[in-house]
Amino acid sequence: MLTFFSEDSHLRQARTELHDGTLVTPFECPERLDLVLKQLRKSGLGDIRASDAYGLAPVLAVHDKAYVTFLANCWKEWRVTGHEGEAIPNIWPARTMRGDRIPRSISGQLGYYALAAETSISEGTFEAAMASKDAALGAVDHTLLTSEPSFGLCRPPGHHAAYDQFGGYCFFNNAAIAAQRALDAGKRRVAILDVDFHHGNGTQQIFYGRDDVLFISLHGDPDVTFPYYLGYADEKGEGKGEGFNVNYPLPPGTSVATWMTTLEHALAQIKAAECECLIVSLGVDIFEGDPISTFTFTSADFTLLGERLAQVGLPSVFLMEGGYAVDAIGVNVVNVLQGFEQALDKSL
Ligand code: OKP
Ligand code: ZN
Repeated sequence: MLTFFSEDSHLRQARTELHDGTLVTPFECPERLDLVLKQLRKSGLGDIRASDAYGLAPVLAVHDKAYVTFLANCWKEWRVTGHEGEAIPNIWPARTMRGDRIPRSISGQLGYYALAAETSISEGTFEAAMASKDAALGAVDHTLLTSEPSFGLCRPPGHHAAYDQFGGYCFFNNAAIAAQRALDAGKRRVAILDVDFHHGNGTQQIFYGRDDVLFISLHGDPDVTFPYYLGYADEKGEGKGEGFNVNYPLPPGTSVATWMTTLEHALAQIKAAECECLIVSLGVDIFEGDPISTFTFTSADFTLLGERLAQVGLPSVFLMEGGYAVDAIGVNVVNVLQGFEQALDKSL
């Protein structure tokens, strides 16, 4: 299986994350990339290719233009207006205020375009977000061309990024960008299966009214877990999108057996919807050792997950999302991809 990746994904080197009331070094760090790359090389899974630069057109197919312009200019504007630290919002158009007015001030814009405060914007953030979606596009293009599976080593992750909002370490929604690319290339319906511990609120929001993308997510129950305000089981899509959004919120400590049984329901729905391509939002923060999550996967369980996904029998694209147990991230990701490959070989 080929991996697509851009070195510029290293350019996000944020120093501050608001966590438990203090500023800490972000969990979503550049070392994550290096450890996945190291394990990919060691595993002999397949070549690692530098992805092409696709520019902004595929981003603007799913994101708001003014939002993208904000991301492109934010860091510079923040600095020239005299701010010391990284750009972090501290006020939002909350329910009792106006949401129809985008302020001129960068502080006002930050709150308008942010959905959470843990994620700073810093030097290189926009460039890394561009690199991340390029990895996703390289991967999906390869799979569209060959029907072979591929892996987009995306960083920063994407599934929390909505039409015009960033947060949860995400800026561009890589899975949504890739899904739109597959549709534009002629696929009639694409499934996005989100296995990250956190609900993919951004992906859900982007496709909520559409029937050409089936979004299915297994995640920690938002009643007790980030992102709290989306990801409940009663969110099923709207208009012609009704029935094409499926959430499986699961309690803290959910066993692998329960998780895998839930996956069976998800895969049956992907089959029933006659999807022509599978995009996996691959967060490995369902690992038992993850510092900010509460599921219980062992490294060996990730191999079983990969094997099961291969049996779906669709052209498949894996895109990196979360995973913060940095020492294990390489093994966990590679186990999914190798499990997938091995099961494919067996089925030939
Ligand atoms: C991004 B992805 C820890 C609380 C959670 C944000 C989590 C973002 C996860 N400080 N804050 O889905 O892995
Ligand atoms: Zn996550």
